Amino acid sequence: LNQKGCVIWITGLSGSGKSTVACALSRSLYERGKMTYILDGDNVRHGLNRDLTFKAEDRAENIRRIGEVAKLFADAGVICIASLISPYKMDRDACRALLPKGDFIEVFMDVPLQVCEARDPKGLYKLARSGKIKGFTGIDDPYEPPLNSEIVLKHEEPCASPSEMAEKVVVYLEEKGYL
Ligand code: GGZ
Repeated sequence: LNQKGCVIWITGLSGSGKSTVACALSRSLYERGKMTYILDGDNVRHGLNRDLTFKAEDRAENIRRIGEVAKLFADAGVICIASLISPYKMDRDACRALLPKGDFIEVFMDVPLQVCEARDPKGLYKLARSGKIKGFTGIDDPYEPPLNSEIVLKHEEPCASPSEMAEKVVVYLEEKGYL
């Protein structure tokens, strides 16, 4: 096995397409014979992190644990794709600091709130607007956009497909010698 592990950290609002891009990326890397593992905030919150809520300190702990697990995967030579809102810069940077320089690759899903809200795939924005969910990211809870992400996937008209977005990450990994 000659695979070098790393962490692809996908951050962005709910509905910005993090999970979809994570899946497309994982598939594309699989086709190249690379071992990947997806840590999705929404999924991990059903198991390892089921004790955590969405208040700031619990989000910080959610991100910290996922960062530590992602580091273990990277140590094992896996390309670990972490996909979670991770709204606070400080928490993302703490995860970055766990890894050797270059091995933490931040991908910002730069999709305007209006677009995420119009998609509303799970109807959560509607619930947040009507006050049935409190502290929803982008509505009544903050999202601090990254300023220095390695990769920015911008929402553009006409939309880039998830696999086109994933391809940008693949190109980056190639350039940096991870593939
Ligand atoms: C944000 C929430 C909330 C609140 C439930 N705020 O789009 P989804 O549904 O499938 O993904 C979101 C997920 C966010 O979990 P993360 O672990 O990624 O968040 S964080 O990194 O901030 O810890 C959303 C759903 O959970 N969800 N309540 N109040 N998203």
